[in-house]
Amino acid sequence: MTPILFATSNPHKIEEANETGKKHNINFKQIELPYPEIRDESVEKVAREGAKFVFNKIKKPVIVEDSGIFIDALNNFPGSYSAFVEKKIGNPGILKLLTGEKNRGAKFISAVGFCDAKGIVKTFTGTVYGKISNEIKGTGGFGYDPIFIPENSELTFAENPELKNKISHRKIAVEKFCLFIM
Ligand code: ITT
Repeated sequence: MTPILFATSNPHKIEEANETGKKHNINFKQIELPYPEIRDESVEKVAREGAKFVFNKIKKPVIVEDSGIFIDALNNFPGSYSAFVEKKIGNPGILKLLTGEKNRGAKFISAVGFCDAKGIVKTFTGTVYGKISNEIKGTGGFGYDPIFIPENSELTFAENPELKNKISHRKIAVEKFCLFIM
């Protein structure tokens, strides 16, 4: 199958998508075409609008992915603003916001937006539940991986990237897309 174009500035997203895609003989190819991210709390809406925008530029089928971490005790902050918050305060800032907080529940959500050759958009979502660790741990992955411990694990995603690739929000969303496109 010809590679699926994936518009993103984040090479980790491509690596993870290809890890999932290879089981289905689907390959994702990165294109770096910046697109405006609408301001909305729904990653699904951000992905939908992003896919339309990129399709209108390149006139070829394309996917984009919008994702984020949603922290229970912070009323789902930073959510769809995760990239901005990571740049501004990073993992140390998130741990600081949760100082003394007993409820450390959190989830990652991924939304893949796919725009087909006719300009029709579909979205595919994935969620992984877990909690925020007390310390930054591990060197694998990216972003919030060193502070996210998935359910039924004691290690962060950054300490256990193999597990991440099996159960992550991105794996779930990309897998749904692969099953749709096959
Ligand atoms: P593109 O928009 O160019 O695809 P990006 O990295 O800016 O790349 P997003 O706008 O979707 O991606 O922002 C997602 C942010 O959420 C990302 O920067 C991380 O901070 C965080 N994030 C998303 N998925 C993650 C994951 O699997 N592990 C750790 N952090 C993640």
